[in-house]
Amino acid sequence: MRVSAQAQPNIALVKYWGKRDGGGNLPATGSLSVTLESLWTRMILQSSKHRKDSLTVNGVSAPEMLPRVSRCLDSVLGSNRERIHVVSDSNFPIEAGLASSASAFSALVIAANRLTGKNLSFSALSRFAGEASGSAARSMCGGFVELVADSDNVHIQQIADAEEWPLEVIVAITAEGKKPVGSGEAMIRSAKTSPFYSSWLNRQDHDLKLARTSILTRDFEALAFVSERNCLKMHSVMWSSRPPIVYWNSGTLDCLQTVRSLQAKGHGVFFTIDAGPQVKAICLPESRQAVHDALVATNGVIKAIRSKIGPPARLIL
Ligand code: 2P0
Repeated sequence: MRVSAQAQPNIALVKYWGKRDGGGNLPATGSLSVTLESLWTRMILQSSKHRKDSLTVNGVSAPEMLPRVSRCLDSVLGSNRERIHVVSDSNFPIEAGLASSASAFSALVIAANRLTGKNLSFSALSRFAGEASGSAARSMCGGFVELVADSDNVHIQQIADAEEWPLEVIVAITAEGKKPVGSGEAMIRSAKTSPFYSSWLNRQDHDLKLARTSILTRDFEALAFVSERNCLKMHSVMWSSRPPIVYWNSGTLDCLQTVRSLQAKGHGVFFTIDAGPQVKAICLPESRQAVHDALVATNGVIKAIRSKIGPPARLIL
């Protein structure tokens, strides 16, 4: 039996940066993202006669990533399951701040559910994806997606789909290597050491409300304002952690200046940056070419990837 699924990474406009106390991998607050179209992870799951699961990532055996994948398979299928060979391929750099764990684990739960005919609900699968990687739950949906954090659980809801507000995203890659510290470890460090951490958490509901309203009213200026502010607040929490967590490089800063000069020329564009040095510029369709060309010409940019807003995690042939 062989099953394939594909999912796209998402980029957060209101960020997840902090886990809930009490173990597990529940986020401390809600978050809000857009799912990308042109970046993808494809997962092939195949029943195996071996005694252990196995994992190949982009053509190379990846035993160091296997425990997390096996745990996710256990959560979907139960621990008394057959062993599975997992093949994961992505068309973008992984572990580099481009949310590869979001596309990987959302595709994994969709494929695992099909492999054994479990037919679990969307909310159960989203929960399992989110337990494996907090941001993965958001890639279960396409378009503009909110992860709503209730007092005892989280759930996913789509705010608008890609057709309802067809914004575009240019991803400026400024380094392709693995990030210096993983997101999970970095979040825990921020919670323990940043003097700004509690005020960061306390203002998240406010930013979520602003972002949600700006999407529902298609207010690009308002979405730009809250997204840039939320991104800079998250990085302020990271920078004020001990030791500091600095994912940016000089290309990151140059990209921010490029976005500011595009804004000064009247283009509808704003930036966001995640746990890595890449800059994501979200723009109106009519500014796509100008934003792409300006970012490609920016010092430190290795390449710029264009994307529309994408679809949900799904089975593929
Ligand atoms: C986000 N990030 O909202 C934020 C912004 C990075 C910066 O979610 O520990 O790989 O697996 O739950 O989902 C990246 O963290 O973290 C992330 P875990 P994940 O997209």
